[in-house]
Amino acid sequence: MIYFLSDAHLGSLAIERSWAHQKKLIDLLEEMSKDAVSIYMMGDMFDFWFEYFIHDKSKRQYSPFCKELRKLAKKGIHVHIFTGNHDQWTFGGLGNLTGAEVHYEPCTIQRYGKSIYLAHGDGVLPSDWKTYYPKRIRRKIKRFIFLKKVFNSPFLQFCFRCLPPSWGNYFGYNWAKKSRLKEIANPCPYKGENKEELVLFAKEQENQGNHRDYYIFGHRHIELDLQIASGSRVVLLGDCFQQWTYAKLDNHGRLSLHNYELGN
Ligand SMILES: [Mn+2]
Repeated sequence: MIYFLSDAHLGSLAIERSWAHQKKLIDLLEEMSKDAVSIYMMGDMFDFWFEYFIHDKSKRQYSPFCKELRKLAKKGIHVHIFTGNHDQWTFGGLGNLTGAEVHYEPCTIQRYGKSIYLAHGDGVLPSDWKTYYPKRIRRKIKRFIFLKKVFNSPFLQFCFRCLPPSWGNYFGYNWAKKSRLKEIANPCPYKGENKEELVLFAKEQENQGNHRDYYIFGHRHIELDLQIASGSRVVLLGDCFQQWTYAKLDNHGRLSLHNYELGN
């Protein structure tokens, strides 16, 4: 079996019992480890992850999770971590701590006869978004792309790495908390087949002849399993923050969504 999960947002200041949250995630991974060949964590597993030049003691709060990942790797399970828009600032430390393979870019894998496109999902857009969307949405997308550029700037990253970790973390965790609370108060539901960026992206890929059987994304915190015209399926994983959903690919190449809390 291959498992896919995302968006645990560990360490979020928006939840009260962050230790219980981490424990539940570890329990879920333990459950998966019974028959897993690989486990793909599709981004934003941490609410804020940044590696500074100075040792960051606060990372200790994630020791149980990191230890669990090392345990899985020891068992022979391939553990993959994709970076998301909350935890993209790893410069090798996360891989060392967890023993996981860290992916900074989307990729396509072949497993059990299926081709699968994998990405966190932030900034994944159809190429014609500038003409396709109305002005209001275009403005939102532009703002997001601008921020992404700022966050990815090597110069700014270097400056931020020089900060004392407690300063950087204060800023980072509170920014993340604000966005999490905003999303909880005002969730953005599925926009429909003709508006949801990730679905439009998948459709465009298919139209261009880049066929994949499955497109799997995190980021949106909604659950979706949609078949598009080419027969491909677009799967949005939900999250391991409030919904506790994940996807499973069995040895016959069948993909299904599950809910850990409901036990199905
Ligand atoms: Mn995200």
